[in-house]
Amino acid sequence: TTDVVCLGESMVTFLPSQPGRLADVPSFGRGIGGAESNVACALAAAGHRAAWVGRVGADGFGDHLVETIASYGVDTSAVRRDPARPTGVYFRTATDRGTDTHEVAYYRAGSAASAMSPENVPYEALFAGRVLHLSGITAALSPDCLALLRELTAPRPGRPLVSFDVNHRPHLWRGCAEDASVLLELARRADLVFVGEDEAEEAWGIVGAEAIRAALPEPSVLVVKRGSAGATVFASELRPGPRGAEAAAGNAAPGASTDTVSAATPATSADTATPADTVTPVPALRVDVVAAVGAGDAFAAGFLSATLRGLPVRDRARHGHLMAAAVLTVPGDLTDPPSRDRADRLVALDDAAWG
Ligand code: KDG
Repeated sequence: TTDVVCLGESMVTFLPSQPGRLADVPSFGRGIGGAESNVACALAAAGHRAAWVGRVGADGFGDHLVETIASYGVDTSAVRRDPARPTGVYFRTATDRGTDTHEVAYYRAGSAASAMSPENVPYEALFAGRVLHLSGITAALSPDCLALLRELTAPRPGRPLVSFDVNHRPHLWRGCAEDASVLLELARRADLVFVGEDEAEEAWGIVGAEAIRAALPEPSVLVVKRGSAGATVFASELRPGPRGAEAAAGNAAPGASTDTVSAATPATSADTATPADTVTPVPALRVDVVAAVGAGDAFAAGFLSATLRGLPVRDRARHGHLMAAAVLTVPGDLTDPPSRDRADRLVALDDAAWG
């Protein structure tokens, strides 16, 4: 069986040949982007069976996306081609040094992916994995795409573990009938949620990890990312309930994770929203950032990979940080992750190495 199925829009990405304003960039190099296919590529590169489900145009860019994503070892057999709509593309600028203030110019309105809807996706393929990974980007693409996310996150018997990266993209919400508050509604229906502290503040006006957990008590695992400061993982995996899908994702070793969590967890507060929560702050690696784009996807892939392997909570976040660190040091969205052996050895280094 497939480990993780990822659904979302992928785009051909144009990276500038030199830093500067978009208006001044003389030429661009071609890459690929798309938060969810980035996760699928990183998972496949890390040795998992990953699939990407999306919709692209019946055009050369669609061919390029499907071929490139497949070349990572990702199953693309359920990708749909739309003869009437183009594949989305986007352009990026770069700054001299690795700040994240680059410009992004999307050409994706009316794209093939924006026509995904509850009526035209391959449900069998979407529900075939142990995990279904989704992101808030899809919610902003069109009302049909939002309806699709509502459908895919609805509770249903036998649902795979639903992983949801909030991925708030403010540009995309301009002009939409809905606003980013729907991302909170969707996140509450997932089992595993990734959200940046900054995006929770920007999208929902919620400040701080504890307040985010209070607003999002349902997911059995909530990862609040704090950039270079690391991540805080709230986990209540033992909680029974209709979701209860962690076991299906290979995480049936709660004893192991609880031990490690308590060893690494200074704060388990009775004030947090869920009394059963363990709260695990996990510092990130310090790296010289070239471009931050794609780092969140790499983090999600590392965390999911370690979750599928039944690793303790702290190590899931460390695997996330490690994959993110690799992507932070390249201009594009994707890079080869360290081998599993090497990643395991780095994750096992003592706390001093992990800051
Ligand atoms: O996470 C990286 C993505 O943001 C990038 O690849 C483009 O999917 C993208 C988006 O919608 O912003």
